[in-house]
Amino acid sequence: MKIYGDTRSGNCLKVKYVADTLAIPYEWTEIDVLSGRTRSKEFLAINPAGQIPTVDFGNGRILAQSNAIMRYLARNSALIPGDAWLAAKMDEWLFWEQYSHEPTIAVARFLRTFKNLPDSEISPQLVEKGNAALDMMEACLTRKNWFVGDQITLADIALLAYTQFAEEGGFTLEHRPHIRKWLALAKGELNI
Ligand SMILES: N[C@@H](CCC(=O)N[C@@H](CS)C(=O)NCC(=O)O)C(=O)O
Repeated sequence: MKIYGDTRSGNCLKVKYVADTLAIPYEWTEIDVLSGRTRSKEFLAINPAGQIPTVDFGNGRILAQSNAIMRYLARNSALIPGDAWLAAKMDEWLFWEQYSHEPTIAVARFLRTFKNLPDSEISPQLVEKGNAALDMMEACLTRKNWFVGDQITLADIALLAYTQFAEEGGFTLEHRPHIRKWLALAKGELNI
């Protein structure tokens, strides 16, 4: 399979982490997200949404959306709970990550670190929502080691992807010890 991705992007790293952990062979094509290449005619022919990660499985089978790709790659593995209820709880986190976490923490990081905007130009609402997302994670992790069940799942990988870069987005993990502990644990499991 061929993965189109930018190794600075948490969404793309999710796919890499799952493929590496499950020892799924792949060819990685690095695409600089700032280069405009995702919107080129050639790339739009591969993924009309013009976004990475995008995976080409051959025979015309193209899959986008990081969490959908992770779910497909990890089917029948321990990264998805066998129990239907726990799998649904994992999906709950995956949807939450895309609606409440990534659009705040990843966007703040993009603006500060990739676009070099000063903090004064980052919307206070974005910062507030990002902090609310981190607070929700911290509260959950005070009660358990993993987001779902008693071992690492795709919920942890999805949330780790941008939480590990939260400080680049101007957020602090200093008063969030459970997130720090979980990040270390998850990175150890993934060998990253
Ligand atoms: N919801 C999508 C988001 C993908 C996304 O926003 N990709 C960014 C890089 S992280 C991108 O391709 N940006 C380039 C563009 O939009 O042209 C996912 O989870 O894969």
